[in-house]
Amino acid sequence: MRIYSGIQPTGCLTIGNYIGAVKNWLELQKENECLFAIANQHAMTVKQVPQELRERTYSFFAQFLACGLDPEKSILYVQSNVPQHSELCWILSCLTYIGELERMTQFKDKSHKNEDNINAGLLTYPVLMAADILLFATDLVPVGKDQKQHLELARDIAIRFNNRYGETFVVPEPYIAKQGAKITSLQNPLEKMSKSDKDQNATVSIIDPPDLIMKKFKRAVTDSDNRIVFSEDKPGISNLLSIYSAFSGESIESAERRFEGKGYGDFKITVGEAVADALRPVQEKYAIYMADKAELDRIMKEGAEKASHIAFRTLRKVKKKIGFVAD
Ligand code: ATP
Ligand code: LTN
Repeated sequence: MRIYSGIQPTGCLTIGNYIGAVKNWLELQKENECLFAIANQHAMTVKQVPQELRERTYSFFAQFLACGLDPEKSILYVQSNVPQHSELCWILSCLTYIGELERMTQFKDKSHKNEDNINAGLLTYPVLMAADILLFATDLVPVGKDQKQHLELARDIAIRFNNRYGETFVVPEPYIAKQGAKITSLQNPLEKMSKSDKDQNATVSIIDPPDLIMKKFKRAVTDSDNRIVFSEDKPGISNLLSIYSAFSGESIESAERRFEGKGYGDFKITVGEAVADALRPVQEKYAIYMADKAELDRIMKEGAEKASHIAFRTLRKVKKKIGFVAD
């Protein structure tokens, strides 16, 4: 199967992104044809400092590699290096209704959070995402729960195009893992852990040093009844159990049994240690990649060339169907 997903280079890659996205990608790359992109054009919908955006793009790319995404098995690239994304985006935007875009939860959230910068890109963001996916005849899109609505729109756009111009696009399916689809903030367990959160204690980055990881888990907001069980009325503890399970490999049920009768303090330390231990090898590899920008450039270029090759063919087909003259 063809798999496609992306991450915006904003903030720092969090353990939420790792559990909700990257960890699933690692499994999928074993047996499928995968493309994973750094969605830097999507990141532009909120204000960026150019030099920081460039640095973060390298950093995210190095984190992809350090986590185990393998350029020999998957196509890893930076969105802006493949111009067909913007080209298809324009075409698809003429098949998308403003009403559909205004209904998107993320648009409403982000407009609310960036009242001084409600730009057109914030609204058309899902069209670019649809272009990303449809360019590569994607069957399956592994994302966290928050992206489900965008994916449904991508499906609607693909179906609309196919109905109007004849069978062209593969209609993609979402792939949302049951566990870990929504890791929440360590400071507000009712809200998604978001890599652009301004509160440093709310998120754990995959490149945070071990002592900082421990400190953040020790400060995690929980409740006061001291029972370590997974339940809807205990969002903080349930979140910590999900994180622990994702990093230790132990099931939530088994962890609940093991922590029975233990205090929250000990539990938080165990969760922090499991996360820090699992991330240690990732951080070592990250440092090696970051020390060799030329190698990162080489892998990025190779990925973009492979992606462009596929994208070019899709776009040629699309242009023919919609009545553009051959170039
Ligand atoms: P931002 O705060 O900049 O909006 P984000 O943390 O929401 O960023 P994205 O780049 O939007 O991250 O998402 C990258 C991938 O990680 C997506 O598949 C998304 O669904 C997933 N993801 C993001 N946050 C979480 C989370 N808290 N739990 C599980 N998956 C997540
Ligand atoms: N909008 C996504 C990132 C993203 C993406 C994609 C995910 C950009 N293009 C294509 C899947 C497929 C997000 O997670 N915020």
